[in-house]
Amino acid sequence: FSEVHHVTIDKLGDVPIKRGNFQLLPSHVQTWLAQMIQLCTPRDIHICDGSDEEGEIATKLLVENGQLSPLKKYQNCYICLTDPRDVARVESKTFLITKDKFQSVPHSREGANCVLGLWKSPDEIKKDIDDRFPGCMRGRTFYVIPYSMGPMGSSLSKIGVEITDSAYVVLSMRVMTHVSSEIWKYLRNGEEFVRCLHSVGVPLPTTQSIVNNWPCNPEKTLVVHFPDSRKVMSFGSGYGGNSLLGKKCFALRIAGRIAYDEGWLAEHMLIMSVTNSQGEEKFIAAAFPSACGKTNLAMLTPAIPGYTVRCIGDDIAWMRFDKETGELRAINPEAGFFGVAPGTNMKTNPNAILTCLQNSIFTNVGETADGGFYWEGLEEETPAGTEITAWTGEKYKLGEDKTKKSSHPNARFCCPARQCPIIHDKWQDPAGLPISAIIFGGRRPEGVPLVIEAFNWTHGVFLAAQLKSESTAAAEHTGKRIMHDPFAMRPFVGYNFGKYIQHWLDFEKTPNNKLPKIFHVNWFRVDENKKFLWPGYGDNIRVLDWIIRRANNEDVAEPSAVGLLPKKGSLNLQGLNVDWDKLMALPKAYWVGDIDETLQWLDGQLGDDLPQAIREQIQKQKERVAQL
Ligand code: GTP
Ligand code: SPV
Ligand code: MN
Repeated sequence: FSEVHHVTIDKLGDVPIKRGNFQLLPSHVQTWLAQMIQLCTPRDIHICDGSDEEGEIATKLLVENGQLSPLKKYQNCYICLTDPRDVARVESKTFLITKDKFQSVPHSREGANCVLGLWKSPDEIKKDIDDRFPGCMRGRTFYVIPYSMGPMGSSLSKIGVEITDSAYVVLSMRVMTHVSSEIWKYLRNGEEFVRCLHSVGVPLPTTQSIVNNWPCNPEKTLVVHFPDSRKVMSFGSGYGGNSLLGKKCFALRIAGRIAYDEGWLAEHMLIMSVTNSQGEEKFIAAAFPSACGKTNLAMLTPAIPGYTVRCIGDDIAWMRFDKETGELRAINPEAGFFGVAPGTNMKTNPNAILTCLQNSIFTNVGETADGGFYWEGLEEETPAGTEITAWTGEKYKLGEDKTKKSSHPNARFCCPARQCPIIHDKWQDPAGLPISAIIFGGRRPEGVPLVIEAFNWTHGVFLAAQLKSESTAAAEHTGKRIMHDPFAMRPFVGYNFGKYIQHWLDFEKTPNNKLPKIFHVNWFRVDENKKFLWPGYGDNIRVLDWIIRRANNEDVAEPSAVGLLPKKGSLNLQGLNVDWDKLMALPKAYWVGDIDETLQWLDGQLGDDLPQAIREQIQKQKERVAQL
């Protein structure tokens, strides 16, 4: 911010450029930026270059204006507290805009309230946009962030440019994506990019009271996607999933639509590898709904000897079947982890803790008196009596009052993936890594066994389509309700969900495709005292071991009404005290009710867009569970 160039370019009016050189940008980028500057009327412009210096400048600014406070126990780590009204994704204010409604959402039956995406017409959304964006950046800096989703220059990667008036977004995007002025090179011949516009929605000066120095506009929050023109507009929220537009908005909703058009997949999945004691390595992708265990599985520390786990990604996978080899190759389009903090500790996920001891941002967590982070789950690693400052500002002594909470349940750490002690050497391999198994799962306290293998690809797609999970704090849903979340993509799908399911089914039609086996797991089944029946975390390696043996076609599975289950004794339970029969039981009443409810829900949500193959799967399952 040292020097302010007053470059008056026709396109810019007289908005000064604080940093960067507008004239060096590709002309189609210039044209778009000029339009957005006219719309948002910012005070000045900063074109980001991704340099370390830029990170230092943005950090300093945020510390000075009270948005970040340094955690002196670590290097270059900061706490950020938000306005308590802006702590999670807002699914009810997230829309898909297409001329044809049914390109975005399925033909839900009358009376069924569609939850697989919200649609608005271009005319309707124009009113909402006109009511929000004109002048929205008055008095603020217009940051331009050029970034790559996926390794720089990989043919599987995609480019985006995000405009934002939030330095917190700049700093977070630098962690979560590949920000660099190199990007302009890739756009020099007018190449396409995803246009992202974000504003906190509080032009200055303002009469609104700003809580925690966190400007936001919860009454007017709106996250809008234009899948046809590959655009995103987000207003009023600074929270990750609403403001780091490369993540859910681009890498899942917009990329999902591009993937549909181009024949690949953009999924809410971690990518990991497991190597056994013979040195055989297998890559696995797994989809669980938000706050249901992707980060933890991706960085797992095996509880039994003989296995090495490596992490490639913890939230999003872009995957395509290789035309020549038929392998399903996956890349992680992100560069950082934006993970759930509560529950993370040196026992459950040491690799996550070790990843975020430097260069990280902690949002809505507590702080210890000696300048460390604190959240629920760190009790055993923090001396009793330690003074904690909660995210609410309240101070208390650890252990004195068990009702005190230090952190918001959706508090997050934001840290560079390269710092992960078990990051895979090839996590940036431009060719992607070959997936041998795909896992789906959710929080199912009742009825659902630890692991199920699909009979075949179509049955696997059905297992994914019927996915359900208890709601979590990652979005605005309150209470622990069991909600349908097909493919763990309910909040993230960018087009008609019926077409999405059909897209998955269709991969079977290409004979050359090596279809990975599909599995369903449940770490969250409880006993009559609501205690988890399965220890989870590092012990999940036991299930991965079984899954890999199945990927190698070992004879360790047997059919049941809901899929293939481990033969008794085939899962390594050495040293564990678990009630296998309870963990694997298939209560008839539960499953009979479940399949009826699933049919009713899928039929209500998707109507005639529900693929016939899924209806057939439901019918078959109905017949099988009747025999239980
Ligand atoms: P998003 O970032 O929201 O997409 O979530 P995620 O799927 O990456 O979830 P994450 O791994 O952060 O886990 C969320 C919560 O689930 C944390 O509080 C974890 O401690 C808890 N959790 C993760 N794995 C397990 C497990 O195997 N067993 C149990 N009981 N809890 C788990
Ligand atoms: C999720 O909610 O699934 C997340 C966090 O991974 S966010 O990026 O905020 O959506
Ligand atoms: Mn997620």
